[in-house]
Amino acid sequence: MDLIPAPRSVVTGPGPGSGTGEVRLTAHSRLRAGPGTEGVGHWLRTALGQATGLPLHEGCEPGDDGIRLRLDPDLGPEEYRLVSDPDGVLIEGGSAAGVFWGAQTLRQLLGPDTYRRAPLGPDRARSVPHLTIEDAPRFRWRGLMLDVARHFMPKEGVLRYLDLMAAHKLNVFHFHLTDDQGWRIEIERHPRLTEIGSWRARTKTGHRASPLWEEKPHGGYYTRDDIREIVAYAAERHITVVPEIDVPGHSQAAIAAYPELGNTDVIAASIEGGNSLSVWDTWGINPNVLAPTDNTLRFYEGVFEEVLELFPSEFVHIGGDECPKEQWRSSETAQARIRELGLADEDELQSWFVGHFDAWLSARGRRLIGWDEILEGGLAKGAAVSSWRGYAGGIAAARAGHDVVMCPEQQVYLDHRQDPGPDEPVPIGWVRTLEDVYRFEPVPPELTPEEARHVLGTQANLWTEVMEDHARVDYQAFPRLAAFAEVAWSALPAPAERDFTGFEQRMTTHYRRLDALGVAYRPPTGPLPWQRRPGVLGRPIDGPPPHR
Ligand code: TNX
Repeated sequence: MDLIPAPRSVVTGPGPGSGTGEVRLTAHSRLRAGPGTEGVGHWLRTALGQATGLPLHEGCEPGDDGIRLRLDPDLGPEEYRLVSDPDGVLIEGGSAAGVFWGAQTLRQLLGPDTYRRAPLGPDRARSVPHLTIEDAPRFRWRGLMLDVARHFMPKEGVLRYLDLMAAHKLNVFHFHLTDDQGWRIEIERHPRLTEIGSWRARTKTGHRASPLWEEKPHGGYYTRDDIREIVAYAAERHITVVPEIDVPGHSQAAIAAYPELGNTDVIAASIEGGNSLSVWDTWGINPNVLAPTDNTLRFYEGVFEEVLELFPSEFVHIGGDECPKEQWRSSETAQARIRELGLADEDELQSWFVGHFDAWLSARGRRLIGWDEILEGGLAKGAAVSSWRGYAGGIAAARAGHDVVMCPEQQVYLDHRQDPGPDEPVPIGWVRTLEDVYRFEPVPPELTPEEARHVLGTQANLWTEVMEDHARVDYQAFPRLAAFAEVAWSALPAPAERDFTGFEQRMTTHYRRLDALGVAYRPPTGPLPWQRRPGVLGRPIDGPPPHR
């Protein structure tokens, strides 16, 4: 069956009174979605209907080789049970989400062609062997972060990624919407954010040390209706979208649109021939950060008001990472603010800035999440941390009673190269192979069970500096995202005891599913000729990644 991610338990074989040993879907098979599972029924009918051409009419009586969906209040919220027996296929879940994950398992059981959008012919097998699967996720936060700021991914591609996430039982889409190189979400009250901030004149090809440029404009943004569609499409797939608006660093695109957001007293002196910045066209950590003024706070409160209207998620990500302090050190305005607030230094100014939005979001019933730098000045109670600079930030946060999402760059930054060989396209970071990701453990062993409860889950991050289109994103994400999904969902043993050989064997079937989905993954034998980028400079980091 080669299920990925692996379920908790599979008992195969005929159930009591079984006849043929399998449920065979035919033109007579029907689908009945019980109360509370109608949305899953609609999704399943559409997905299986496209791939098989079967109508799956509403209904289904035991014995007609159909599919029944139903809630079972005794199961946990994302837990499901899938039974295939002479009565047909029954999927029960503790909530619609559980039933949905069960439906994803059913799709895998029906074979790789179930991932296609049209039937290949009438005679293809569409059967599920008799079995019972019981399954539930290890973590409630099984995330993927996509950076659409460095390279824009048109809406269609985002919807496709939501489908790919659902197929892997991932349920949190962290949407990195703003950065130095682009502002990607329409904000009604500040139209220049997208008029000016959503495009740049040219783009560095390769890592920042590369001498190459792509001399053409790059840009794009999502309208408010695009965002509504993305959020609704995700919700139909039981995926929560967590938006990220990065402050106070990674903000040059916003400053290009509204120069007064920047530290104007120092920027003016540093820019040749004028005092305005443009949207950044290269990569790295940018010194142009937001000015700590009331105007900036009010401006971003306005941005977040619109963000809250569009995104219902409990968590809102405010970035908070990589905020160089030079401009604040030399800005008279920033220094006056430090004195006025009675702060010790620029680090405390950063934590004051984050604290402002922490309180602002809490007052509106939301919770702030930020990169682990936000821990540095002390955090308000409900805030959570994305631990990216290794495990240390996550350990400190969990010990201080904060919730944590584990996404250490040494382990699950999928922009990093997946092989040491010379053929990897634009190789950056440490080598993190499929096996490395499979052996990634989100919960650090030094946490007590009490502290470990603060680990909400884990997330893989896709930063797109060197991924200019969706084929490049696919290449970096897959197959490693499949291994990551198993880490996030399945109850795997300790890293050294994980059966990677068994996982690789299941991957042979999973590659057929990815083929059917049209995913441009990295083949196990290495990049195909057109997946290489000869002559484009990356930035490999030599030596093994520090484990923590
Ligand atoms: C660090 S992760 C960053 C990103 C880069 C990434 C490249 C984080 C919070 N900051 O801005 O894109 O490294 O791997």
